[in-house]
Amino acid sequence: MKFNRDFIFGVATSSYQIEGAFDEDDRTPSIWDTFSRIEGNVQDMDNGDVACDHYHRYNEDIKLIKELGVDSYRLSIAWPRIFPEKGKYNPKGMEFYKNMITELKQRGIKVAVTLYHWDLPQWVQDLGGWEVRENIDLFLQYTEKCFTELDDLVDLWITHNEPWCASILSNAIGEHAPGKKDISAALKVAHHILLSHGMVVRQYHKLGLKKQIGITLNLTPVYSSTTSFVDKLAASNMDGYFNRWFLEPLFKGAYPMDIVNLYAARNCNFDFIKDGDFDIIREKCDFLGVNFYNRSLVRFDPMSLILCSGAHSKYNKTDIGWDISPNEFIDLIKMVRARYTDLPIYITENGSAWLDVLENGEVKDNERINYLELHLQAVAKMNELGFNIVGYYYWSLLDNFEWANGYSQRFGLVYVNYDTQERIKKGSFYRYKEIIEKKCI
Ligand code: IFM
Repeated sequence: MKFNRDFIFGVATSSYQIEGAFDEDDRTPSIWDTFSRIEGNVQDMDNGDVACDHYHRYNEDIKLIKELGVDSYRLSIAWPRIFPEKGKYNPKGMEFYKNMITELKQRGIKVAVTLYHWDLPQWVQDLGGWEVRENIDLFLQYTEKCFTELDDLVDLWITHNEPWCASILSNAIGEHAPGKKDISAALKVAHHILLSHGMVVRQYHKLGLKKQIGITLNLTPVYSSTTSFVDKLAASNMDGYFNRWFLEPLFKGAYPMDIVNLYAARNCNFDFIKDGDFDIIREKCDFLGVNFYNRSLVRFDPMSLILCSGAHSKYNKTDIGWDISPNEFIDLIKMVRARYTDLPIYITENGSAWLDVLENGEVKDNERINYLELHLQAVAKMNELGFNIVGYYYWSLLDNFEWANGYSQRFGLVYVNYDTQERIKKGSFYRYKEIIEKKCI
């Protein structure tokens, strides 16, 4: 199956997961620095202090990106490097990104920048974080600086990565920083993140800037484990909680009423929604970013917040326990096309974690190769069906800090020896390179 000449092949990372240099050049802590220091939050009490030491080794990593042959590299900016304190702009932090992006551009690599990939400055969290509407102004101050300093070098801007994780997983489930377990707080966070997205897009347009701008959602196609009425209800709730809660305001201008009712029955109120908010959230973008990893199979669970739990699935799984489900990837995009948008879609993340073994200087990660091939075949098929997928970013370039799983899960095309910081290209690196060269799978 062929990809057309304009199709963008890419690879992605994020700041906290790879940079390290946690206290250099005036960077102050993010919520992840705080969270990872509290016992029980992150496996083995790992943290991002050093991570892949990318801050000092970005030149070596750019050589790898060049060798891989991708058209575009997706990275994120660490807000606490740019504004380490309220109102204090830090040119040294910006310099790091300027140098790195300049280097990428000189090597002919396009750059996609995510403005928020979860490393909220701790000082913003101390002011109430995303729960406080007024704090959106602080984000706008930061994004304006990024736009004015970097726009001429950047090809594509992503306002937020995976708002479901930054809101629900972090503030209702408590698995990610800041580790709250409060659904009312999480709904405010989700709303303010979406609102900030719309405001940032407006800000960008007001500045007269012309690159592409959009948002990245993590989406999962949801299936009921049986045909029973209650299991189907669970599937509908899961879809509402995970997918529709974000897609509907972005493309239809409201939250899904079935899920609003469900939350209202849990004593959530919706006072945080102000007149005109949905018009802002719906601000027209240039693309939709979709991160896809797995399908969800669910069953009715009367004890759960959304009356739904994961069901036993017979599908083969990656090391992190996620179903390998390339066909359902096609179902997902079909649903997005049918119900929500005809904007160009970038697959801004897709990848898999495996127990990689380094043997005689090699990592033979055939499972990762298989996952990559199946998902790229699915993308090619989607384009045959006319779904207009304009690019695909593999997650991730390097093994890195996998949030609450610490360094135990490896997603990279490049193996990182965390003791020596040596980088070793895995079999999947060479296979992806070959696919990119041939534009064919
Ligand atoms: O590592 C994460 C990334 O930060 C966001 N999307 C999912 C990846 C794998 O869990």
